[in-house]
Amino acid sequence: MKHFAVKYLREEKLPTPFCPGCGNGILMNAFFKAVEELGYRDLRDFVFCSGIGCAAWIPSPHFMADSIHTLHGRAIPVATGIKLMKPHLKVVVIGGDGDLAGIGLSHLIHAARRNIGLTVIMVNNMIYGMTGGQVAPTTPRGIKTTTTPKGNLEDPIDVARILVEAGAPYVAKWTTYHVISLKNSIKKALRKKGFTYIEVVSQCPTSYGRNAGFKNPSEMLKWFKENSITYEKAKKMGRDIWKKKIVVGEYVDIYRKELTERIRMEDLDYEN
Ligand SMILES: Cc1ncc(C[n+]2csc(CCOP(=O)(O)OP(=O)(O)O)c2C)c(N)n1
Ligand code: SF4
Repeated sequence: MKHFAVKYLREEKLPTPFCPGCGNGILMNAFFKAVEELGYRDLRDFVFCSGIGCAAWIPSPHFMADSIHTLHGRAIPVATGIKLMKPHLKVVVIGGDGDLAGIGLSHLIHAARRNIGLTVIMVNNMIYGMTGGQVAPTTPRGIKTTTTPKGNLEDPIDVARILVEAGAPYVAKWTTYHVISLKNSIKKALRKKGFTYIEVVSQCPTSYGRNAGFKNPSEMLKWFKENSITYEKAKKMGRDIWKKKIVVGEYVDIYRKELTERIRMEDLDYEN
């Protein structure tokens, strides 16, 4: 019997180019499970947009859907254009942390501020995976990478908290260990009208794990499990906890009027 997800995939593109044990497959599976549980039987209501990197390869060319591979870091401007012209479509951006939080960070912040109806899923593997493991703005302090052989001196950026401040109505963060919660957040995000952001802290055993001292992908999953703390607990603790732990959960889930709807209705209400 074929796996339920095969109908969402271009079979001629399988197997994927991902390394064994890469977290990208976990996200792919969670995404299809979410879509299936929402009652979709194909992806014709969706358009996928991605930049450059291993994570960007998740939708394009693997999903049996309309998809576009853009320049590195520029998926959001292209997705914004698609949403403005075709507001009835579910426009989903999937990309890596280098792509979305490095070279493309300003686009991400402005999409949240505008509250345009995109769903952005950022695979945070804490490294530039595709290009061989250079330090990223998300790499934890002290971690050895190919460009920080003695350990990273910088602190990582916390994109989820930045996007809450920017006005995103839905922000959630999970790891590849928290697959059920990840799938449920994807379902919620796809049902919501405004800008939605889901971050998944993921394992890159090849470009991150080896240099950082993990023996195999399952060691990384165990590390995610043991080093995560819920958002509710973190809020009651001191500032340092955000640096020491992976804070998982829904950071925000509120209502704000979506931009393309406001444009269509010529809605100049400044309150919501
Ligand atoms: C303008 C530009 N600069 C640099 C690159 C080289 N490049 C390709 S992928 C990548 C990093 C991707 O890292 P990330 O987004 O974290 O994705 P991952 O491969 O880790 O999934 C870089 C720097 C490029 N393609 N274009
Ligand atoms: S280099 Fe890392 S992110 Fe890229 S496919 Fe391999 S394990 Fe996955």
